[in-house]
Amino acid sequence: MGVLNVTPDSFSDGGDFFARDTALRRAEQMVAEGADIIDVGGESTRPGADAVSMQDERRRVVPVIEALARRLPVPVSVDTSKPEVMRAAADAGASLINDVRALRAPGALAAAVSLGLPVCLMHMQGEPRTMQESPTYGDVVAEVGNFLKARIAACLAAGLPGERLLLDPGFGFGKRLAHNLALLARLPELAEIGPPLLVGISRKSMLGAITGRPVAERLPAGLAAAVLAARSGARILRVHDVAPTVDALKVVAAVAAATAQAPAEQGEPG
Ligand code: 7PJ
Repeated sequence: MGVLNVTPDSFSDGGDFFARDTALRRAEQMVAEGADIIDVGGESTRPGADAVSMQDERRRVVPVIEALARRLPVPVSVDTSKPEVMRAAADAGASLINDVRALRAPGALAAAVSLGLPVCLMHMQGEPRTMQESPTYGDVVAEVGNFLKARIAACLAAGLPGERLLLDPGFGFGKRLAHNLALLARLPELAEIGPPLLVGISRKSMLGAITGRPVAERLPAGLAAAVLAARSGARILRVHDVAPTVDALKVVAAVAAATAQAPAEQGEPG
């Protein structure tokens, strides 16, 4: 899953032709590099970020999703928590809802049910503006798992079938480094819940905390994290750097295939 931010700090401004054209070219590049999904987000959910109005968010993402859904050979997902934006994005051709609030906003669950689209349910403790101030857990893996199970139950009760769900532990969303590391180390426990896991670690501050590197220099660390996540059962990786991640995942897949192969079939040179 390639990340396409259409927040004002990432593009000139939402809605105008320059922003749309830039977004389209960036998305086409990510698809050429091997992205299977393009995730379009118009709400900055970085730590400390202010909330954005529904109108602004819709104005940013809808024209981009419309252009992408018409021209890309892969599904377009919308990174939003707002039911009005979900509906407008679906009308514009989005085929996956990626919600960092796991359909907890008023009306979001009902919107997702009526749209009939698959949904990624992500765990977040608190809200982006304040979530990194004092994240607290007993057993972070158990608590994230219990939260995700409760959200699955809420979805099932509302008529959203389990086959339409993806789960995400929400790396960096109300979590300290130790919490993020525990979640990555014990990712297989979350994979056992059932729905496919989506994981986003690309360029995040946990990589900076481990390596001491600024955002622009976190690719090697992000590839290591992507490989570890894939080996632990993650099925979708949300990343900014598609081509290097695809290469890293090809190595993971090749080793996985060799692990499954019978010894008699070995012997190709290389
Ligand atoms: C995530 C996301 C993530 C899902 C963002 C960033 C922050 N959606 N949206 N999972 N992160 N599902 O990319 O640094 O980890 S925005």
